[in-house]
Amino acid sequence: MESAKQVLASQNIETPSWAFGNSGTRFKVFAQQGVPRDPFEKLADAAQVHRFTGTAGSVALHIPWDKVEDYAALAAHAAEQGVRIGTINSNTFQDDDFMLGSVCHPDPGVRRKATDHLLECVDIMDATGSADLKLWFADGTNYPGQDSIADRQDRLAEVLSEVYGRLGEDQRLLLEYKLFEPSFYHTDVPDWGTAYAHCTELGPKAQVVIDTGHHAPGTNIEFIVAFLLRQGRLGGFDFNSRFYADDDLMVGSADPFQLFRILHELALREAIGPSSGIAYMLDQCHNIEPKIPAVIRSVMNVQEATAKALLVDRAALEAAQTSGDVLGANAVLMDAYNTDVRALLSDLRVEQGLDPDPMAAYAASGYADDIKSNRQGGQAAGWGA
Ligand code: AOS
Ligand code: ZN
Ligand code: ZN
Repeated sequence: MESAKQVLASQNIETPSWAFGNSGTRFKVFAQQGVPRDPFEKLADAAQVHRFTGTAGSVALHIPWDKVEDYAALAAHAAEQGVRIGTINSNTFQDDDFMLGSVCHPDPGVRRKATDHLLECVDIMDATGSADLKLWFADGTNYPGQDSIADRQDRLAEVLSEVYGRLGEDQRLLLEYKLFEPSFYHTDVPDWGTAYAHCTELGPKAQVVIDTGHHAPGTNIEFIVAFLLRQGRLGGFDFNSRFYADDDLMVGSADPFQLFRILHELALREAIGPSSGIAYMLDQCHNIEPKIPAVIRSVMNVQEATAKALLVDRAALEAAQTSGDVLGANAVLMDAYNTDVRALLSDLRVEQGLDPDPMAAYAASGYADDIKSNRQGGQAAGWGA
């Protein structure tokens, strides 16, 4: 229990700036009261999550949704709020020029425009002190024959190589894959194998990001985690839950057992704390639920799954595995999963000087009422904009 607490105390779960803005689906973006009007207010909201959980110390930005004149000032504002700017997410999917793709587009001029945006994101990282550039490409085609799949891979490799060359010594390129959407016939980075192959070609500063909502139904995500960890190519996660496709619901809400299984692979290899180099990020949209409490709940869900994973009796597991005790090995895992870790986490929070119940403490803080009365005309997160 004590060593589990130590690891939990070192865990950082990065929140996404866009989770605090208005969001929705292609059908409707619902405006909630009190949402941030600019990136500074998004950071203030993210800081509330950290204030009550003690484990959400960094915030991912999205460019251009979080475009500001002075990024150093934004980073200073984050520090004043008690958080720091984490991963910089690029956007090569909302410009009219990118209708047929961005980095894989057949026109070199469009590829240049996309590449320049990615290079600008690295400039922003220099100003904010961010270590990670996260790339997700909407590139792909809708119809067979629309473009050459193989040529598009060459174009992708060329752009990635230019961006990789621009990275500083301590900066990384995190490549995210996604099975489909918005492209419906083929996607240029559809799976971990494609992302892994490009990262291997690029060099050690290129790593794969697993977004838990980006797979075919039934995919064994923990296998991908174990494989990439073994290869030293797991850069991080975009955590969220899905029932159908890329639903971006709160992590741990649809399948807490899957989340536990993923964290078990990480805990086995001592890959939870910051020294592992694995970025534990949330990538979620809170379309109908209040945003700050939803992010607090999500952070708590990751903590609970982590705590359970840390409680797996590894010696007993190994003994059962070595002796071929199928049911015994499975029982060791299930014992940990079925443990109620809420008291352990409450104790940890008290030891950290926090309220044992982050949800109740946030509700009692009055912050939600303040932002409702002080902010009018909050921003859309970018989705459906
Ligand atoms: C898109 O489906 C991906 O999950 C991206 O990681 C992300 O949602 C987007 O880049 C938001 O910035
Ligand atoms: Zn994502
Ligand atoms: Zn996604």
